[in-house]
Parts: sequence; structure tokens; C-alpha cells
Amino acid sequence: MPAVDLRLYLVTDRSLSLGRSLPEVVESAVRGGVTLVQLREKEADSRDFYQLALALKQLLRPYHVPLIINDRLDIALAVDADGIHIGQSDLPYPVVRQLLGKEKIIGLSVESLSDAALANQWDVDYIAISPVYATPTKTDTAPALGLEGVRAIKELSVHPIVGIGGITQDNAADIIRAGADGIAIVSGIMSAPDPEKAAREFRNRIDKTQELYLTDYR
Ligand code: TZP
Ligand code: MG
Repeated sequence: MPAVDLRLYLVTDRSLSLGRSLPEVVESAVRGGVTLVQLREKEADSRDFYQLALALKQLLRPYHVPLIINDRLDIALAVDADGIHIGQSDLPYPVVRQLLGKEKIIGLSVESLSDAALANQWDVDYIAISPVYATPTKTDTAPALGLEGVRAIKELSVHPIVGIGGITQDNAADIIRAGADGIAIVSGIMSAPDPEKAAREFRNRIDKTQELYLTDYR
């Protein structure tokens, strides 16, 4: 299984990019310290999604930042992406693993403690706690799990964990302190006036918190 750096995970949404192109925002964010990028474009048709995926793959290669495709196994295969992110209503994990192979990253959204417990039987590369907080970016979510949910899932899960949903500069450190290995952000970077600066600020908060955390337990 590939090791994956979850510290700052950018999840895209062109509708929130304030008219800027996706490659422009993504490159800026990566310069600021994003460690992983997920192409998640719910309105894109297949051709559009494919072209965007190819463009991001080329853009990210020199930065050694992996490209993850949301949900669309066909697109992940077509562009030889680094991995895929699936949710509880997408293709079942074992099917996706079989089709994509051992070398690719597969992330799975968990919406409850029981989803997280079930995921322990699979060799997923990470789980995403979804959502940590309610967010206008995605309203058809399960109830927010909060910091309590992050702590409880950290306790029971054998997998690396990222939190998603309503994460801002103000609460980012809390999610890491609750046990997450990283945070996944849509609007906090996509809609930032300066995505590079926003990403750098998130990274500083994450890195500082992880350092303190390690010091505490050494
Ligand atoms: N899955 C759960 S919440 C969410 C997704 C894709 C959206 C998170 O967006 P934001 O703007 O970072 O709250
Ligand atoms: Mg999905």
C-alpha cells in the first residue's frame, strides 16, 4: 500500500473558485503546502472531467503531489491517477480495489462509527470522517460527527484519518489534536482570495499542532 501524506488535502470545486481556473487555484494551493489533491467536480460531464484530470495530473507531477479522483473509477483508470476516493454509496471497496490494483491509493468516506469499524476489515489507505462539521459546501451529508466523533473513530480505526467538512483556519488545529492525520478542505482554499497563502496558513497550523502533539507524547 502506498504511504500517503494526508496533512493538507485539497478537494476541488470549480463552482467555488471565484471565476479562477481550476489549475490556477490548485497550483497556487500546492505552492502553499497542499500534500494531496482530489478532483471532485459534481457538475462536470465525463469529457470535461477527463480533461481536467489529465491537466491536473500533469500539473501535479513535478510537485510530487498525488492526484485522487472522486468516485469515478473510469476516470481514475483513464488518466492513471494515483488513486480514488469513494463514499458509502459508491462502488463497494473490494470491487474498486480489485479493478484498480494494490499500488493505488483508495480513500473511503465514513459517516459513522459503524462505517469506520467496517472499514477496519479492508486495506483502505485512509478514511475521511465526513462531515466533521456541517457545511454549506455539501448539504446532503450525514449528521456532523464533531470532535467527539473524530476522537472515537481515531480510537477504533486501524487506518490513517482525515477530517472533512466545515474546517477553517480557526478550527483546523482542533481536528489534528482530536487525532486526525490531516484535514481536507474545499471552500477554505478554493474560495480564498489567495489560495497559496491560505494553504500555507493551514499547513503552519497543522505542522505546529503535530509537533506539539509529538513532543507531548515523547
Ligand atoms: N464531504 C463531506 S463535507 C464536504 C465533502 C466533500 C465538503 C467540505 O467542504 P468545506 O467547504 O471544506 O466545508
Ligand atoms: Mg461519492
